Amino acid sequence: MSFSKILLCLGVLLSFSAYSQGDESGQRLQLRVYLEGALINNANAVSEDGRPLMRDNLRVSPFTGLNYLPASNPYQTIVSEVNLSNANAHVGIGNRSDLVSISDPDQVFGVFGDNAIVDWVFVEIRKAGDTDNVIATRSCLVQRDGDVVDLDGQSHVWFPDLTDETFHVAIRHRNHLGVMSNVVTSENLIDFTSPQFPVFDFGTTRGQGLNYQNLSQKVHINQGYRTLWAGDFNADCKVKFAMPNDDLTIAFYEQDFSGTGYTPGYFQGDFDMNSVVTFSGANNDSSLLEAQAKNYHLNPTQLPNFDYFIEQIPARN
Ligand SMILES: [Ca+2]
Ligand SMILES: [Ca+2]
Ligand SMILES: [Ca+2]
Repeated sequence: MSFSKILLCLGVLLSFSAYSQGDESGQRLQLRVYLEGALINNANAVSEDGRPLMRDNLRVSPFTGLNYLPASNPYQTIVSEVNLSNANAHVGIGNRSDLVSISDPDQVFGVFGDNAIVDWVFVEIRKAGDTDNVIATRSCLVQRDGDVVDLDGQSHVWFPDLTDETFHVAIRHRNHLGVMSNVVTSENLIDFTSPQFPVFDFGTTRGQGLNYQNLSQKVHINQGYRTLWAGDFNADCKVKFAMPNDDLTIAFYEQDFSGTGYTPGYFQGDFDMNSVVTFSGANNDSSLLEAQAKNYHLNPTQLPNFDYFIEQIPARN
């Protein structure tokens, strides 16, 4: 082979490797979030760097030893009679088949420790300064230490059709209230667990004499970390204990009627995400919901049917 042909081959090889390594479209975002339910009574478990760890009981149930996490995105499905797609419609190519199904669930759900998978979450990207406008979505996974990851269980979340470099990020979970950031840039860690991280709130704009400032997330008992509010069993973006249109009814129908006292599985009424729905006994899911609803800061008289404990994300246009 002549010297010029060798150079040509090298050039082709170099350009091919550059293409295969660097030509991914869109952007990857580094996100963190805590789900309150999965931190309740977590035995003060902490990660190697001292952060609270959520329980991963849906991945390995302490009651049955089984995995209840679905291998495909639950946010366009009906989970225990609750249609999750009402609040979590995909925009753009977020619904593409390779972006909604885990290709190797045994591998992804086989990881234990800090990076074990807790559940699926739903992420929306909204136009900077135009918060009603959803421009990209992904369903993805959250690890015990709060890292939100892609469907390989470890990579930052890929948004193939995202070209904007500044935007709002909203993150939702199927039985928690979601939250939306102020404008962020794609290079930075988007950390909803940090008390310093600025998030959107409705302030006094909802009327009723209510001020929603600083109530977009719950302050966790452990070192002031922020979590999503647990208890939205019927996924209507509101936490409500007593009828009508309440969350307790969901847990009521999911409870065990055969005598064991708990129902194992992937259920909306599992407040503490311990892989079972319980209606009586210690730390049962219905009493956790009741305490949540009655102790909300804007409900000082502890009304059981308080109707204004809401998710603070603007409605989509
Ligand atoms: Ca991690
Ligand atoms: Ca609700
Ligand atoms: Ca439970």
